[in-house]
Amino acid sequence: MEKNLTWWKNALVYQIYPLSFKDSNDDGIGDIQGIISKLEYLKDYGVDVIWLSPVYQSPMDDNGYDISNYKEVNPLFGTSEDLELLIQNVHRLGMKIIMDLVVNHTSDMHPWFLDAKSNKNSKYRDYYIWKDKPEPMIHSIFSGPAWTYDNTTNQYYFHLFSKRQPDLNWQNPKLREEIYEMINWWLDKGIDGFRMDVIELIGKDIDSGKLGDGPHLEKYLHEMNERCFKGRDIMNVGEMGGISVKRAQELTSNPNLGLHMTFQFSHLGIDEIEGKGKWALKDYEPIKLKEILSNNNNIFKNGGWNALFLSNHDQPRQISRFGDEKNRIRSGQMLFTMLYLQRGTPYVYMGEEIGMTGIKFNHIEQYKDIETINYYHEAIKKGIPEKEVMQSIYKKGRDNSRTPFQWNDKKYAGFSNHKPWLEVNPNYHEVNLENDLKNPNGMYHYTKKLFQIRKKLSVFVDGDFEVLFKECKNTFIYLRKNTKTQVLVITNMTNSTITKDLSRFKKFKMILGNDQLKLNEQTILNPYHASVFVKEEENDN
Ligand code: TEU
Ligand code: CA
Repeated sequence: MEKNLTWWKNALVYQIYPLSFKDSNDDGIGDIQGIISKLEYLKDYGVDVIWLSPVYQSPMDDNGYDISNYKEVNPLFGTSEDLELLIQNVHRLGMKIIMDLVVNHTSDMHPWFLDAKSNKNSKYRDYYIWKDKPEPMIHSIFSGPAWTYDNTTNQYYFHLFSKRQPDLNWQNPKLREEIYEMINWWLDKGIDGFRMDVIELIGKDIDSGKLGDGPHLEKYLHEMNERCFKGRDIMNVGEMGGISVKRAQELTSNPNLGLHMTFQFSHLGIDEIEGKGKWALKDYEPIKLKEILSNNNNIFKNGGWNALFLSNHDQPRQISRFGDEKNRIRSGQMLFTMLYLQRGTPYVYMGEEIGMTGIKFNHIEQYKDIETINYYHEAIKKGIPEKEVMQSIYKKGRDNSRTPFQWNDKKYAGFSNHKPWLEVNPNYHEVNLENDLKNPNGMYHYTKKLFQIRKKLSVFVDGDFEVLFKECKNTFIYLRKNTKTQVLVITNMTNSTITKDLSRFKKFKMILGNDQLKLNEQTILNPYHASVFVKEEENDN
């Protein structure tokens, strides 16, 4: 794996949200020592790369995506020594680690911003974006206007996220140099790359209203690559929620931009009313997901690379959203099978491998996420009935995926001996790792095997991708094919029993599945069926 320059195409990435993975010192907050104590678990599952969400110094207005010091570790999570130990141990086990790079904005407690807002002549003033008038009017992604008045200097500063996350002014070359220096400092410590938070936004041009994929994006990425990434064997994944898949393909196929793959949001709007934002709910239709994902596979056919994901710390749990909590394990297995054998690098968000699901807390006070809380108050003020507001939060709130990892059925799910910062999902008596491990047909064993298969066959990296029964609303069945191997992936994304003629694949051999299946003229696919069949050309003659 090491000698191959595109090792990351074949890697399994596992995302850790540090607040909620494992608490080592019983203060109710996940931490770095907690992660270290679970590395063997990750290795055993088949993880190649850990993506660590932010552990930097932060007032935690947005759970660490508001950074007040890029080089210091947040004492909530441990010390710099703990982090070095983590990096060492990850490497000792033959894994890699990428960290979050959050450089569209800082915290309002970052010394740059504190100085910048202290007076107009501050040498850091121009590290941020200031205007006399809040124009053009832009809405913050976390509710309210994106301009906040600062009464010390009588100007407005710009923030696309919370008002405690002022946007950096990327058009300032001095700022850019400081960021590059920081990036190199981390890479020299031995980390293996970055997950680049909202990286498309650094190219924005506010006056012309071009925020995502702005006019300066390629210039800055190119410069960053020259200064930081070039010549290093690392992987970078750019979060780019607002660009088209075609554009993502273009950007990742340009080797001079240092962007190895991107997170695309193309499939994340399918359960919202178009143009109305994430809280305006619409029923999920499996065929929409199938169409979008199929299209992505086709776009990345000609170079560039994609990241495969359904959930992360910003998205609801995938079983609750695209599966079926009443058929938790089967639908969970179906989602893994459907997604992770497509073209792209698989990203598993912590807890998905044991089939964790979302939460429905009764009171808004039980929620901790700033986006959720801001939305709640804005919606109530607008007169939306509370019941309706809570329905949206149940479906889409970010705390759904941020509850503590469920290790076992002891108090607080084995995450801690102290009341956690966010309540444990009450279903932890049933849904937990210890339980799941005991079930040979559970999530863990099934999905572990899936990734072993994925890693063994190069067809998943270099093979064609062809959807069968394109019009079918229930199934997602596809063929991966190169000169050596053909793999047939069969999934039923719904609760209905479906019959399909799969007789042309009679010679294929089943290597994984949540039911036994015979491929013939009338193959019966039970609700949430998932299976994988293979045909090796050489063995056939
Ligand atoms: O998320 C960027 C992003 O686009 C989110 O605003 C996303 O649309 C939203 O969470 C959906 O509800 C990144 C981080 O992943 C997120 O946790 C941060 O809050 C955000 O950037 C600001 O740094
Ligand atoms: Ca702790």
